[in-house]
Amino acid sequence: MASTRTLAVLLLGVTAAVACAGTEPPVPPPAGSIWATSDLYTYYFGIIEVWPELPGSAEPVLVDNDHAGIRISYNGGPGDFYVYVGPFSLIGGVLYDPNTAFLYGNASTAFDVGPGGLPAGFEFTGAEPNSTFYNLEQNQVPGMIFLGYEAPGTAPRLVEWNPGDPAKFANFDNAWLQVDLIDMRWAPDWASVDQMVSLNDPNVPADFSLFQYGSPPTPYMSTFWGGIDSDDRLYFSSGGHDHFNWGFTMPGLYEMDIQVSTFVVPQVGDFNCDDRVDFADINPFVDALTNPTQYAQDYPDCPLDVVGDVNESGAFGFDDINPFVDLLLAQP
Ligand SMILES: [Ca+2]
Ligand SMILES: [Ca+2]
Repeated sequence: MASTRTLAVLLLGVTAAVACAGTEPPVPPPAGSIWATSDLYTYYFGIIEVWPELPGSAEPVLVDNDHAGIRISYNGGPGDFYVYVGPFSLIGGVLYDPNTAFLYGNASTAFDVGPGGLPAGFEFTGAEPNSTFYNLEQNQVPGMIFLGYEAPGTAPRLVEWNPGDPAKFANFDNAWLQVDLIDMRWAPDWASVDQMVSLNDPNVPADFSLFQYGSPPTPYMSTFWGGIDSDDRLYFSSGGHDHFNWGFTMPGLYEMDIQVSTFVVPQVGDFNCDDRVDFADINPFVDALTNPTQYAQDYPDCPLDVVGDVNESGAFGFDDINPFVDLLLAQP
């Protein structure tokens, strides 16, 4: 009994951890679609402080005083993530891998918060009275980075859906990309970068917020409010480009982990319906062929008539084996 109980507790713990990660679909899936989630990507911010090196580069690019974007195009599978720097057209710019460039808030992003604190409506920033608040402005300000999100291109398998969240202007059908803040870590400077701490910890003095101006302003992410959870979420239009305020309460080095999810039409050969065709599909494929009951139990939302019919004969069967093997071997 004791071991069963322990296992149940462990499983509950796993379920809770997944729920905290915030990538669960918010509504029942549109018919025939699956919930697809990208890999986890980390973006690097330097507020006054500078990253002398990054995991992907011994000489990282400092992105300052530019029109820049966090690129999150979702073309299936792990995603298409970059730091974009360049003109508004979204073409003709330069793309950097997220771990080779850092987004820099220079001294002009510093704002003196007076004794009365920020105006009403900005409490989600966590900015204290008589402190300095660092804001990468939503509107273009000469001498300061001008940072947005962008997702050029539209993946043909995207499905329109409605997040049902009017507070975040996402209560209508659209090819939404759900951007979740999974974690954000901070160190005051390079000397302490090995001991980065999560902004989910209320004892950590640094906070981050993503918001847009308005009456009142709209917070999309706030580590000050409730730590990091499923409220720290932005719904972004696939194909879109928009700018935001990126607020920080402390100078230092920040790592931002994000993940993008959406509903897509499943693809042929994706037997476990994780939006990737790879070796992880072999065992589900074998189950589908030899033990369809088990397969239906394991993947209740995975339409076998769609993912399984590799040779386009109209049904799934033994004649899909060789085409599936060819498909697997053809993957990059
Ligand atoms: Ca939060
Ligand atoms: Ca798969």
